Amino acid sequence: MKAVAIYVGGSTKTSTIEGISIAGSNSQDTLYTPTLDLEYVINGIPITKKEIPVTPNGLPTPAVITRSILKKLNIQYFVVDSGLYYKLKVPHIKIPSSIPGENIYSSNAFPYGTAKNIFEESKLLGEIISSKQDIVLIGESIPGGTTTAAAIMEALGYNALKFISSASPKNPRDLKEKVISNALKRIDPNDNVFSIIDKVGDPVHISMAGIAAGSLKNSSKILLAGGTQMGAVVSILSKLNYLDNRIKIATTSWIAKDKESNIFKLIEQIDKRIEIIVSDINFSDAKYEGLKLYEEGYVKEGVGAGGTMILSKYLGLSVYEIKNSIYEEYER
Ligand code: AAM
Repeated sequence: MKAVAIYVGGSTKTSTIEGISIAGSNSQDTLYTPTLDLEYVINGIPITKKEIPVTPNGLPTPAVITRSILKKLNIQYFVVDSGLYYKLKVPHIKIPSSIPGENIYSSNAFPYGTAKNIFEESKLLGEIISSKQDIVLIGESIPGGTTTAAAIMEALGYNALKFISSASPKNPRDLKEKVISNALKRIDPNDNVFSIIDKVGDPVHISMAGIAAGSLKNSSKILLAGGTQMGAVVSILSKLNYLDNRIKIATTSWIAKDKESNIFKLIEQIDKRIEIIVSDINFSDAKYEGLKLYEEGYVKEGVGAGGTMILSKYLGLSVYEIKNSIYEEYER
C-alpha cells in the first residue's frame, strides 16, 4: 500500500477576533500558527519564529503528533501554502492564486473569482501527487478554521453552528454565531459554491476540496484528516458533485467524543454514507500534562494528527509504537 501525505496551511484574519481561537498564544499570534506548524512538520524546529505554536495556556500544537509519526513512516509528505499570512521558510508547494482570507465578520474573504482559482489549481495538485498512490492524506492548519468552516456550511444550507468543534474545551459558540450571522448577511440567492467561499470562506477548505477532487483520478482512498472542519470540505465536494465513497474523514478520538460538538450529526446531513474513521489512540496514560489535557478537550485535532495516526496503523505501526514516537517527540 503506497501513501502520500499533504498538509495545507492558510490564514483567515477571522482568527484575530479576540476569543475566537486558542490556536496560538494570543489572537495576533494565531496568524503565525499555521506557518510555524508546517515549518515544524518539515524541519523539526519552526524557522519564522523559533518556537512551537502553543495555546494561551502553553499546550503545544498537534503538529507534534503528526511529525513524530511521519518520522517513522516510509512515505513522502509535503506542505502546502494556500494563503498563509507569513511565508514559509521551508521547501513547500504554493497554490498560486491563494491569499490569506479577510475577517469574514466585516468583509468578504477574497476578491470575486479567487476561490474558483484556488480550487482548480489544487485539483491539478491532487492529480499530480496522487499518481501511483493508493492513499492520499490531506491535513490542515488554519486557526479560526472552525468558524469559517461553519460559515461555509451554513451558507451551503447545513446546520453547522450547533455541531462545530473548537480548539478550546469551551467552544465560544455565541461569538461564532455573531461572526457567522453577520457574514451570512452578504450571501444572496444567486451565489454559488465558489462565490460563497469568496464571501464567507477561507483559503484552506476549498484547497483541500480541490486536492481531494484531483486525487480521485488515481487513488482508492482519500483521507480528509481533520475534525468538524472536514464538514466544510465534504459539503463543498458534495455541491460540486465530486463526493465519492473513496473520500473519507479521518479524525481523533478526542473529536469523536467531544461533548461540545458532534462530527457525526454534522456530516450525516451531507450524506449518511460518508465514513468517519476514528483513531483509537488516547493519552490517558501519558506522563505529560500537555498531552493528558487532550483527554479533557484541549486542542483535540489539527495538522492532520488524527488521520496521520490512522494512516500509520494502516502502514503497520502498533499502538505502542505510535504512542512511543509521540512521547519521544514530546520529550524532545
Ligand atoms: C492547528 N494548530 C494548533 C491547533 N490547530 N495549535 C494548537 N491547537 C490547535 N487546535 P479553531 O477554529 O478553534 O482555531 O480551531 C482550528 C485550528 O485548530 C486549526 O488550525 C487546526 O489545525 C487546529
